Amino acid sequence: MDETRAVPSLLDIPADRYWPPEAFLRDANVTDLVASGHPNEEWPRQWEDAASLLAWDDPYSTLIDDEDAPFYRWFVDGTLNACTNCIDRHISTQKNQVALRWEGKRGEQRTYTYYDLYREVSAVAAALRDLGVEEGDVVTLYLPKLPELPITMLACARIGALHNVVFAGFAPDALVERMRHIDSQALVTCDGSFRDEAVINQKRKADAALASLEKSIPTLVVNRLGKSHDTTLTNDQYDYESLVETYSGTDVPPVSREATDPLFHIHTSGTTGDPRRMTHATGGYLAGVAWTAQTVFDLSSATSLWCTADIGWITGHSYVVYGPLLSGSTVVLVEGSLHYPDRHRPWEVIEQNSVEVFYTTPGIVRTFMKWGESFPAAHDLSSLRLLGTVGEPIGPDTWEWFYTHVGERQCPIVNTWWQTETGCVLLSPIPGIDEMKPGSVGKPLPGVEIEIVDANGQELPPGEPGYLTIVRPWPSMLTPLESDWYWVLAEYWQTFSDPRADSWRYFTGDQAVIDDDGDVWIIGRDDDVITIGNRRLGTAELEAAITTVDGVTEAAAVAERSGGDTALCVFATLTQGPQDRNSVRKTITETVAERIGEFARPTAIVFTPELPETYSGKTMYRVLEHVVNARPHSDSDSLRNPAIVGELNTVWNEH
Ligand code: 6R9
Repeated sequence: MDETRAVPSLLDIPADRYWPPEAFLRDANVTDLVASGHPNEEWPRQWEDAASLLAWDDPYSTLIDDEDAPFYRWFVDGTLNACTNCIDRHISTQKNQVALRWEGKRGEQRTYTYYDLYREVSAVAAALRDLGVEEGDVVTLYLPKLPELPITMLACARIGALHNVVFAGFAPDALVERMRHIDSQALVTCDGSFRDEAVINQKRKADAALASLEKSIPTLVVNRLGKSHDTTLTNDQYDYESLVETYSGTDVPPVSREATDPLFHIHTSGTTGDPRRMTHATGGYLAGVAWTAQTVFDLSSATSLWCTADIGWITGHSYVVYGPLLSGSTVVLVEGSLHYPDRHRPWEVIEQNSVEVFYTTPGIVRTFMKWGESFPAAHDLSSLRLLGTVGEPIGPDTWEWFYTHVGERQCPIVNTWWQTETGCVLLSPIPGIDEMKPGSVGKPLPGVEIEIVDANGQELPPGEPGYLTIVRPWPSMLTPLESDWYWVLAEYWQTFSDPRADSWRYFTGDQAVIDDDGDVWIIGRDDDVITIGNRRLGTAELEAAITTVDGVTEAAAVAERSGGDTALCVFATLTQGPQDRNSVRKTITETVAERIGEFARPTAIVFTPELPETYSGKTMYRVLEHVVNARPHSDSDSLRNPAIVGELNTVWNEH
């Protein structure tokens, strides 16, 4: 038995509670699960309801097949096409409705109706097929936030090819590694992109990657920089626009796929930081995403949603592309940074596009806080109905700020917990039903069963922090290729399962605690939890405490280890304006001592302009740990801001 005791300080302070605002309830999709047509069935029958949101070519004969558990197969014998579900089936009812509205970095705007999408997706599908892409092949998409990215994803889906989206910001080596992993048969990229005033040469990075691949593969190149920009295309490279013109009007019948056939690959970083290939199956993934789009994000036809996530992150796959389009909604896609040309941009996007659902990360909300409330206050944000956050714990103060200054206390906030592996949201308040507590991720959605367990896998009572596990399978769960079964078993299933009893429990890698109402509070990634003395400290609770200090916007705590001792080190970012750093340090120390305990007094507090972040906005604790323990850092690949590593070393060495 693990002797380590955690500090349930997350629950020591009584949480505020908010009921869904009246304004939201008037039009909410789901205010009563049964009355809204969500059958009140036992697991796994609830999930039939999710499947019923899709258009099937052939119905499934078996809801769930557990023959190879934990590699479950959902909706066996059912066939469908993802592109038909996202586009074709909306054509008869809402052909001219806007499916996608794109805001370019330079003030450009492009609008695609569902019919426009249908036409362009068909043309790209025809082009890919003629370039030799076949059902089951993998196409790598290395594009920034351009309409061509969702379009090529859907074009792949139409012909039964798998897409593999790689962050446009990754370096050539990272791209090659990911392409090799999945034996990519084609690549789609662009000439370049704009970053604020700068021009990024994307094609050069793609070419460098292609040069180190063992074989030549056809490459489509989207022109983003304009005609005046010279891009040389070699033998196997094709101008996207010319291909779309050539194949315009071609009818490409969608390929009917087995529900259990893979829809796409996406890479995630495992505990070691190496990229890991994740796979999602067509039927289960789409069912989970469609159901949560409707229930958690309240999407229906014509709802306008802006999700700030990059499409290369699972959040972009599920809630920029598939969820909204399955629901017939309007997706707002915004290129470039939120501060360019100035800090009014996010609020202008919401105002000008009448955005109703705004989904972002706690890190971005903290940036908005740092800029100040005068920016949102200068705009009419009354179109907003629902706000959401994802990716990391949100501190109660950040939640309150978002609720008050963006939602004007009229919009529920869904703090959604999920993972690349889970495919869709699994824990979240249902916005028309559940009470919200700032900082909590609410309850498991209907059909999702979790347990918080100790190191021996024994279920813990409310109030006791432990490992977050998922007890029953869910449709959009990870469906690894057979060649990945071995490591997937070791990484996610073995820790808390009893294979001999055929009893399987998925380990999320997170620690969490449930309160007496059944609401879940995420403590942090298990690897990032710090043990001091015999106490286990969650990064979330520490950071929530530290960011209550005036002048502090972000904080990350890591352990410095020497001999058997562990010391707590805090990296923090400050709001703009003059700050007496010593006095902020003192207040941080006092706040931690008071809210968490004397034992948790930080031994070092250093200030940095930014924290190291992944492309999806998560703090990379591993980088900070390497800095404080003077270890070289090797995987800056996945950092959004790699230049910060040098800066962190400097501020650390000078403290
Ligand atoms: C969708 C996504 C998954 C990890 C997950 C957890 C953290 C996600 C969270 C959250 C606290 C939330 N996480 N949502 N932590 N509150 N609402 O983020 O996928 O990139 O695979 O990361 O992110 O630690 O295990 P992914």
